[in-house]
Amino acid sequence: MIPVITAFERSPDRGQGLARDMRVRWALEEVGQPCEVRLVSFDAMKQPAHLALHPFGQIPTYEEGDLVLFESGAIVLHIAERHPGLLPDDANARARVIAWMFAALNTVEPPILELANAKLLERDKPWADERLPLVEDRVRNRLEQLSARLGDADWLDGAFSAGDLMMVHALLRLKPSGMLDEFPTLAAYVARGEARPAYRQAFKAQLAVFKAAHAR
Ligand SMILES: N[C@@H](CCC(=O)N[C@@H](CS)C(=O)NCC(=O)O)C(=O)O
Repeated sequence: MIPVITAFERSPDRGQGLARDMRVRWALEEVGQPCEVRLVSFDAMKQPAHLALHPFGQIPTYEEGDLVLFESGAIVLHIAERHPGLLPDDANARARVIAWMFAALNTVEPPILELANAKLLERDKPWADERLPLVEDRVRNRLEQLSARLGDADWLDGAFSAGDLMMVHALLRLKPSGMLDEFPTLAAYVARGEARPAYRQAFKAQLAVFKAAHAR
């Protein structure tokens, strides 16, 4: 059965691959599962038809027969559980990879999003200049810890996994800030993720939507 996912009709990320349908596209490419993509406008995302799929009116969603999922982490985990390639067979290794998925979403991504919000949405606030360095330090702290754990390894726990997919995508949002380059180990880790054929294919597909929307 071909799953259907939703993605932005017009992504606000200027074709950088940051919208979270990218994680789902990438996971599907890694396991060789084709999908259909239904594009939704910001307006449509807040209408009852989409809210029935996603309680918070966001993308991505994932439909496969009777199953409807939201939350990129849950969707990627579902894909990884149904297809070989993104989770190890050994039960303990599998649990550790799932822990890395949670770490990407719960521990590493939040300060990165906070930084993006501080730069994009809070710059005109009277307290913005005071707050920004604090937020940057919180990101740096996580990057230092992650970099120390990754060390010389290519991936977080053995072979490339769903944990790396989620972590690389969370880190990608930092690229324009230059902060990733302060941590060469992590910059190389992200570059390894981006170099994967499945990532490139997913990026190309998402970018094609962005280009088509902006050509109109
Ligand atoms: N935790 C959710 C976050 C989903 C999310 O923030 N989606 C963004 C696009 S990347 C969105 O739909 N933003 C529009 C909105 O919130 O109105 C996930 O990982 O799927």
